[in-house]
Amino acid sequence: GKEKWPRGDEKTWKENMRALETDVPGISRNIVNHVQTSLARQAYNLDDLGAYQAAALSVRDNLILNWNDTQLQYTRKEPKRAYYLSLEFLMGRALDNALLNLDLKKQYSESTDKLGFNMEDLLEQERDAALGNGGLGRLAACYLDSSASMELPVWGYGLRYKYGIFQQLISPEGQQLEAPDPWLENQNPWELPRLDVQYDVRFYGSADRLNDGTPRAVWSGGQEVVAQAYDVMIPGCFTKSTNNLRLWESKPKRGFDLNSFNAGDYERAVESSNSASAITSVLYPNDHTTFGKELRLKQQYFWTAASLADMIRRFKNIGKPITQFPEYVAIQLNDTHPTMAIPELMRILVDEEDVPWDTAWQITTNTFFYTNHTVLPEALEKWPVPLMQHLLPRHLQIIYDINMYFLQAVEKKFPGDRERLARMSLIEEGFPQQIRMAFLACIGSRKVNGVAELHSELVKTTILKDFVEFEGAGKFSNVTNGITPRRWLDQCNPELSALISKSLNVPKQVWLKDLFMLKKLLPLAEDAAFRKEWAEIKQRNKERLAHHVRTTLGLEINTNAMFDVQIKRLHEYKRQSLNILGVIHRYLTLKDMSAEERKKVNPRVVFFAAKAAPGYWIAKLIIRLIVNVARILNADPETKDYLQLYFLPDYSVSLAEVLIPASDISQHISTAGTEASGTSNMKFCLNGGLLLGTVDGANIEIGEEVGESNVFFFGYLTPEVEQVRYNNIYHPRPVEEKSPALARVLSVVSQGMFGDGGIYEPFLNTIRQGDYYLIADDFDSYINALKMVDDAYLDKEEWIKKSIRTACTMGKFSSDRAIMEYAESYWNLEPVKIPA
Ligand code: OAK
Repeated sequence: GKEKWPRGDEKTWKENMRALETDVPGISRNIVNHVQTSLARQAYNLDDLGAYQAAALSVRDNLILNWNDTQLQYTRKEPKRAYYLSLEFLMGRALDNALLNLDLKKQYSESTDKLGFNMEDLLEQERDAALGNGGLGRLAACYLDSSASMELPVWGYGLRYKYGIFQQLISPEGQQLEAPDPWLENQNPWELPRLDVQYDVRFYGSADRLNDGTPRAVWSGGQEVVAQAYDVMIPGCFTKSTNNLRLWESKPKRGFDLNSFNAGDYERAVESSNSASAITSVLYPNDHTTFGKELRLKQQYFWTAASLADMIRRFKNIGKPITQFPEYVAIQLNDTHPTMAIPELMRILVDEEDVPWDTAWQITTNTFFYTNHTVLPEALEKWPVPLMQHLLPRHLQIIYDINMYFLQAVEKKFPGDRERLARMSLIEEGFPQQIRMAFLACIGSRKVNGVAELHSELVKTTILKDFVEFEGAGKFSNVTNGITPRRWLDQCNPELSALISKSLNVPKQVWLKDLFMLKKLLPLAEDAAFRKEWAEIKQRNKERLAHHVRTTLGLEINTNAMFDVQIKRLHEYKRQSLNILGVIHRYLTLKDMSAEERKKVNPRVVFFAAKAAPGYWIAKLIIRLIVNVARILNADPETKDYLQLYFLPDYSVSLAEVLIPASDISQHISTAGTEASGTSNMKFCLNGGLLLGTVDGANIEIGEEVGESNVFFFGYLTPEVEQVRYNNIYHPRPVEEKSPALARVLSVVSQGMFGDGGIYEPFLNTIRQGDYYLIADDFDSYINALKMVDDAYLDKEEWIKKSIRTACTMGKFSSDRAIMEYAESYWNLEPVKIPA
């Protein structure tokens, strides 16, 4: 329709509206402008950091213009929108990604060259936005990239932690130490504070039911905190579409508490301001464990309440009745962390919008979608009832009411089955009683999914079995995870990307958004010239990694060796332990050999990088072992040419971008049935690294795509694990019997070959007793798989063929495919074209 010009002289406005700066002179003008005004610096006192900031601000200008056009289009067209609620977004650096997605890489390096700066150096100035722990947070980041690239109206909602995941230091003894990550210290050019977007969020107080024949209640008193929005622009790849990641910061409602201030209690006044700011001060560094801390529940509620208030305000602007909410809004819950959004939406509908309970429940259950990311029992969130009662009294009432109606329905379907009722209740009996968040997320959602085929089956047959029986299997399905090929191929491996474009004879603008096209390169595995180029790129990526390690750690790496990489959070279920024990076994085998025999051995360099949760001491002990084994091995003149070992500290997205393209083989060796999907497995394979893994998570689907002859699988299978565990407890066999090779390894560790053997006993005992993760049971099978890898590597040409076949069959694992599955089968979203 024809819109009236809102204010002032239309011509003056329009003449002065800026357009994108996309040519080199325009870019240079914009950068210099930012140097002069935004930074108040000049050519003669500009360093790399300043130049990075100015370049980033100039890129941001372009992003904002695209963002404005995109959001205007969303407002005009009123499409259904999806919101991705995640407590973690592990974004990494933004500049290189923005330049790629805007297709301005060339122009920017030309411009910075002219201004006397090298783009590569400027990129290194940026700190990672590390607002996540691992897989779940990085997946959220990949999904934002794909949503924008697929032109879908999707926003992310999260928290703006002042401190991201801790920085990891390793003491000389091999102890992990944690330091804060003050990532906002140098200012963050990628965020936009929205001073006009603020909501009050209440905690504590009391909830009084009206008892007027409605389900309404009034929640009052307690303490209010302000949620302040910061927006991060998410550019789509080769499209104008630019979405939003809205992060909330907590602030005190008034600078300080006037009452205490007037009473002369200045300290208390400041304290109350501190307690408000504390909510978003730090990311919890635990992965796959829950601690039931009040501050964590505060984070969860603060974030879901602010996000829902924002969505409802936006929905109300289009003037539709509230019953149509699910036709305009889909909310994806990234694990159970945002589950409080379910009772919060019920509260808003029932208490504030005066919607009848059943209607409110229908709106709610048509709006939410729940993704489960783990079946490990220690990761399943439960909140103590007394804590909920204290912090969120009205929500506890609502949860009780949801539970009451739910159990009535279960009782109706399975009359008299009291055990079933106890199993399915949202409230777990015990001291204290606890609220089972996965059950609440499940019954409050339209659909529930796991993140790989096997994992989705396990969700249905283990943790949510009763719910499948009650609600029918149709509600439960699978969306296999994916990764963005922009960051995880083009950005981290530009040479391979260029070779692919050249060989496909198609610009990357096309195949990076249609990754199945890589299949067309399969025949080139038989082309010797292509193989040579392929192998040379891998070699240069190995040298790039060696250079990185030399300049950052001062270590010299043998780039003629096979690079064997395991990088992920340190967790017993991921079994870095199996890997390090295998390394020790290899070392002992080398020591047994004569010098002549050794010369026939394939040199190997093993890399680890992993953070352990600060309170997870067995995990920290495993790091300590790795570091101390490395110290001995790398100094042993007999073996160091054949086996080197490195623990690279402070694993991050940016470090992954250097490690992944350099890998010949990577390890994904979780006990079968424990790794929901894994996503780095996909990244390594897309970069032509081969996969050594267990039959678990997405490894299985990778094997299907690549063909079993191109991957190395080992170990017990998921259906066997339960029985093996049972036997380990009730019919234990000594390690000597299960694996003499492992018994020898354990004994040299405990005898002190790697320093003070005694300190490793608690770790060694986890294997000797119970062996929950099947280390001893899988060890021989693992060693055998490593031998197959060695043998395969001897035939270099065949290895390169495997590498090509692996990379070129990764089409399925693009996060574009995954996000389209969510958009089509879950959210019912249509792409929105943004006019030029
Ligand atoms: C973290 C905290 C609680 C629950 C799950 C996680 C998590 O990171 N899970 C991981 O999610 C990834 C993305 O779906 C999967 O690839 C990993 O297998 C899974 O462990």
